[in-house]
Amino acid sequence: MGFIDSIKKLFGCKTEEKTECCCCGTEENTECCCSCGCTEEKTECCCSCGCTEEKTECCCCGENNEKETCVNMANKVELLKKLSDAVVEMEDDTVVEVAKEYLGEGLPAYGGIMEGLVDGMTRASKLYDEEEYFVTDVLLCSDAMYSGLEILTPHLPKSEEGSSKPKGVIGVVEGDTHDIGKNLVKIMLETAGFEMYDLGRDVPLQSYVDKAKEVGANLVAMSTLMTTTMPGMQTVVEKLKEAGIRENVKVIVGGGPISQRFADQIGADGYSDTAVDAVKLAKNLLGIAE
Ligand code: B12
Repeated sequence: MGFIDSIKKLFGCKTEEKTECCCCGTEENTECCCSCGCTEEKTECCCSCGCTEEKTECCCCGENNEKETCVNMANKVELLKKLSDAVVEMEDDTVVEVAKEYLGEGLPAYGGIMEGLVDGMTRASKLYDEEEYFVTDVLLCSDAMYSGLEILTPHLPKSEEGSSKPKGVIGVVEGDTHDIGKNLVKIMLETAGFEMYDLGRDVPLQSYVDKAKEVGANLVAMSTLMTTTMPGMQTVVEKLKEAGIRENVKVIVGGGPISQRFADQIGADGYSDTAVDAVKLAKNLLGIAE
């Protein structure tokens, strides 16, 4: 950055009135962009002082107490990366330490899980696919992820306690023991206010139906990561019909080899490829407001 730009950066925002938030785009914000409370990460300069730098912190800071918010922004990016890296590097202790530091900064647990821990787990899975990691490495990564979840999950915002929570049955279909993704989907649905009944992994197909009937479930969520066990999902849909409760429940499916096309083929109600989208999907299907 040149001298003139540095001067602009230093003084420009202090005097300028802004007409829209630089982080979230909210219009008619005449204050510094940091004061609107948005937490979105920025990738480019927000101010109109003319600088073109890519930024990870708000360029409007420097006045009043906004500085703290701006520092948080930069810290957030750094801490998320540290969380993700520590999962990839299988460092349980570091994950715990960084997760605590992350919360100590007042940053949201939800982001820490999805953009930190899950990001690290996704990277670890890729390294396995690229034959850089052995299965044992991926398992150690998942241990590190779970250590972080223990710290962050209690800090997830609880949805408002209603008189009747929607009920969901979740499990990994028979023949499959991959349950890391299913566990994340369960945590996210619970956080969103669902009462989840977790059948675990390698779940006998009839158990989904029996449990759904027993608890009067509104949702049946099935996970699998193996192509060989995918047909089990269709069997469950058929069993729900045979039991006469298909109309009472929404069926959602997910996991590595699952796609929207497959979900349509087997007569499921929906599919998503992440735990976060699973919540949106379930709420949409059940007509629950976001
Ligand atoms: C870790 C791992 C294992 C661990 C599992 C530990 C555990 N407790 O889960 C262990 C070592 C036990 C294992 C065993 C096996 N594995 Co394995 N494993 C993996 C690996 C490396 C990572 C999976 C993972 O956890 N990813 C991270 C999570 C977070 O991602 P995810 O599960 O996809 O979940 C996300 C989404 O899919 C979605 N989601 C998940 N579930 C659901 C459900 C719903 C309803 C919704 C809406 C969304 C959703 O949300 C999640 C979060 O965002 C994958 C490779 C890969 N790249 O995926 C192979 C992989 C899945 N394994 C594979 C195989 C073949 C096996 C074994 C058969 C190996 C063997 N020969 O023994 C055994 C299976 C034994 C059995 N019967 O179950 C194959 C499957 C191939 C296939 N297409 O069928 C893979 C793809 C590796 C490969 N490329 O060959 N494995």
